[in-house]
Amino acid sequence: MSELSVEGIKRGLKTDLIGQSIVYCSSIGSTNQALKELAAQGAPEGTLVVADEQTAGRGRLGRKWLAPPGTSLLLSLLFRPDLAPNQAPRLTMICSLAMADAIEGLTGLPVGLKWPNDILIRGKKAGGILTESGTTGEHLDYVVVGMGLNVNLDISDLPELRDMATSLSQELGQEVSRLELLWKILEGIEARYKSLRRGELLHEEWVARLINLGCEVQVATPQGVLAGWAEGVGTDGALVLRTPDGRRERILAGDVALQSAAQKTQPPGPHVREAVLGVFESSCRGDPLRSPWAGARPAPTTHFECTRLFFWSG
Ligand code: BT5
Repeated sequence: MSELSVEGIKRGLKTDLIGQSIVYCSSIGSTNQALKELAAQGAPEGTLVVADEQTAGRGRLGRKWLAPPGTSLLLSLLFRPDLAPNQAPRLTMICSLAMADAIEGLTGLPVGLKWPNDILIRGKKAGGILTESGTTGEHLDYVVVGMGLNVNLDISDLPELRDMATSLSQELGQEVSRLELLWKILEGIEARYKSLRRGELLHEEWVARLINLGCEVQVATPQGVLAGWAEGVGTDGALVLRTPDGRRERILAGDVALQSAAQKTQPPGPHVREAVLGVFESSCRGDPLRSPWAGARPAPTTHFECTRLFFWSG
């Protein structure tokens, strides 16, 4: 039996918002997709969807997230923050910081973050975050943050990722409790979310964790590839890129490749032009599932379990 059950998660979770409603599925298409559908039906802030297996796990931009059953943490959290839509990346920020802290605290492994959403251990990807939001006009209805973390994963089971991915057990030489990690991650997220709600930006903590600042990088954005120096990150989570001709670009979504990892050079050029290039991935689609929250005020501590298929009953 999986260590990840609603009862098991509840037993040791010291939060009062995050994870107070839990949906556990042994197998599901995508925890993000399921939670977006629940969000559209009024699921409460802090709702957690967690699974042992995803049959259609998603990365950003239509990419796949791979995880053999029972090896990983695969979870999504629902936020209903009082933020503008373009500030939603702050949720990615707090979740990745909490993941990094939890991993380091429990395993002692060194964790770096690669803008915008990668969890790295010794230069290899151990986890990733997919943040999706639902908006009405200029109003952010909800943000779903999906987190995938390779915990007890033998990377040789995913040969296509062998050169770029790793797992906690691979790096540590022993298995790690997914349940304990989950508790620590959720507690770390709650603490930071409360800080965010008090107006704290956590910008310094984020900057300190990012491995690609000060480096020469190439950033693939929806508008094309930009090269330059990763000069900093804004409080909204945007990457500030200084191009070789001295312009300063603000990028909200993209993929970063380091051109030379150890390089920390000063970029040339005095003048600055700001441009928001990225558009935050945003969607609110899908056939509504019948959920316990549909059409009613949600109960603050509702817990559901389901088995192979994502299926709601009353
Ligand atoms: C991400 O996308 O890194 C976001 C991954 C988010 C996954 C979670 S799991 C729970 C929740 N529900 C979902 O459906 N998704 C979220 P991106 O930056 O686009 O990276 C995707 C790329 O990472 C893939 O194209 C692969 O190259 C690589 N990849 C896939 N599976 C991986 C794994 N297990 N470990 C490391 N790299 C992986």
